[in-house]
Amino acid sequence: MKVMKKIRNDELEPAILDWPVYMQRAIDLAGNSINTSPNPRVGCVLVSDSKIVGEGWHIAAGEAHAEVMALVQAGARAKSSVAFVSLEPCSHIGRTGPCSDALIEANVAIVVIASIDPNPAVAGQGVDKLLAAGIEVVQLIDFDLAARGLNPGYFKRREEGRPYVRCKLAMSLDGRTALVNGESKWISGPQSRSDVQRLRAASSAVLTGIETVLADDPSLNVRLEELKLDPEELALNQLALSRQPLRVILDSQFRTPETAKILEAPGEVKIFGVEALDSAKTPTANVEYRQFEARGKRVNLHSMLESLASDFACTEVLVEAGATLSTAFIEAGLVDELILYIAPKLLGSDARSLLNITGIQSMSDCLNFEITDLRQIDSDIRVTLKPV
Ligand code: AOF
Ligand code: ZN
Repeated sequence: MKVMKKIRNDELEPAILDWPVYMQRAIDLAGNSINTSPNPRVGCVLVSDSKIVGEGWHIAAGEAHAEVMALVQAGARAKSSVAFVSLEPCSHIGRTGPCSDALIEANVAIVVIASIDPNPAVAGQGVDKLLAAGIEVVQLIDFDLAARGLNPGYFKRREEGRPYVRCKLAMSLDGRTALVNGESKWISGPQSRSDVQRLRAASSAVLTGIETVLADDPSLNVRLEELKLDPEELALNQLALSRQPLRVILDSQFRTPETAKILEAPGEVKIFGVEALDSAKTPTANVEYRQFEARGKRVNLHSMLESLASDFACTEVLVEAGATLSTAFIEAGLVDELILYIAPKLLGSDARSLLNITGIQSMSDCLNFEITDLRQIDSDIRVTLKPV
């Protein structure tokens, strides 16, 4: 049996120099979907005689896989085509049939992939099925990073058993989040808040702490009217946006009031505490209470994230919490990405600080980040950072 070839873009022969263009198109198509949780975002392009004859992407979990959508569009033109897929075609029967079989039945000539599927039910077996059927399989390894970048949470959950954690914070120019009396409304502008809606919409779960619930009574839901998608994007994502991300409250002593807005349907809510469950309120159709392993007096964040990955299939998690809980996540090294909105205001040194990190004595102790994105959002600035 042949093996899969791995090729860099600078190794492509003249006849296939256009392959990166089609692979980029497959990756762009994958990005059409805001949220496919717990599945990965995947795109597929079928090319015959230098023409695209079919395109597809995975719209939402439970829906057709990218390859199937592209094959349906191409019909008979799929025969002898080259299939570009951002992820290895699946080999298992899940909610849909195996895509590798569908590609074999359609008689495609070559399958070009960007990344291997880390799902143990697939993990190379999709490639092997194609090879066994006599189809040439090539990985364009220069696209591996971009394909993984489409699905940071999917890969992290499969490879490390934990979701990808984004921590969102908003502050003034002088690094303050609220006045001393706690007033924090409207630090960042409406467009930044709409941007946060997008972060929520992309997440499997939005997580906060009991102090934020008690102080601000947030809903932490996705609101279409604030999301401000253009009509095309809205149409493409109708299904995913009809589902609310899971809302998670870390609430050691189960103090969440039954009237808290965050508990309102639609959408599931999990309240994780450490006290015995009989101190929790009665669960309702959408609210579940769980007792967790404690670390000190609080929920052990490591095992809580592992549980979000294994019990609730969470891939991308957004932490929207106050200084204490955000600090705990950062200090535990559990934040993969920090998203910081900076409003051009000075709140003064009586106001509350962004975080409560203490004990840093020398520059060698400070926490370092690299900027991965920087942009102006209306009158605010958004900085995206990764810990280094
Ligand atoms: C593909 N193409 O577009 C996607 C794939 O339960 P299911 O049927 O939705 O399958 C989900 C699994 O299929 C997911 O964990 C991943 O291994 C693969 N996703 N594969 O060939 C696609 N979305
Ligand atoms: Zn599939």
